[in-house]
Amino acid sequence: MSNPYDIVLASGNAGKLKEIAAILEPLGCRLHLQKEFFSESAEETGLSFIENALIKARFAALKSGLPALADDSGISVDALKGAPGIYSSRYAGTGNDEDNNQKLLEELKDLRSLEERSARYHCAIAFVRDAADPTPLIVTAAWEGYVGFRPQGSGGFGYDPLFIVKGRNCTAAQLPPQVKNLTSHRARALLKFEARFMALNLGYGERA
Ligand code: ITT
Repeated sequence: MSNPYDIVLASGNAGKLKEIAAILEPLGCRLHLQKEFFSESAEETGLSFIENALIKARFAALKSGLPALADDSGISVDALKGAPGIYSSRYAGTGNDEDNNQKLLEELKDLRSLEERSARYHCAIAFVRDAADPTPLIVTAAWEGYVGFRPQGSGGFGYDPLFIVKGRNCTAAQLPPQVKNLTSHRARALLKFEARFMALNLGYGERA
């Protein structure tokens, strides 16, 4: 059986990987990148963040032989009936963050007040001990905000330059990384994950 403290992070998104590692590293897990084991991507055929996170986690566990953790996330805009949602990374069809942001600005160009541009990031985290794990650990969280009128800031990734954080007068891309990693959808989901992971009693903490 593989060592339960070795976890493969089932993501090819550099921005996500940086954030997940920053939050999980203090847990003492030995984190591996999926590219150490395989280069293919799982087919994200689910209709929800949870389904896609689970598909990616199972695929990575199958390919690596290790426990795997996946993140499926995206931005849902109320005025667009929740779009782009699970299709956030593929919204403009090019896989390019700037193109996605431009398309979102274009779709919302007639909405002149921030209130009409309400949105939230969603994050689903799935953890499986092996590819056939019948009791995967799944947590979700959201982060409320608005789609701004122009990109601002250079931190984060994806839609962060457009995402104005509710209660703060700035975009997610203008937040210091430590602040995003304490407050974001991913941070909140991973906090829940941490508590549930500890409760799995995988022998965490017994290793030197
Ligand atoms: P993996 O499946 O390999 O993890 P991906 O980028 O394809 O990478 P998703 O299908 O979960 O992952 O799509 C997530 C997209 O949602 C991401 O590409 C961004 O466009 C957006 N997104 C999610 N979290 C974000 C965040 O914290 N900041 C900015 N954009 C985010």
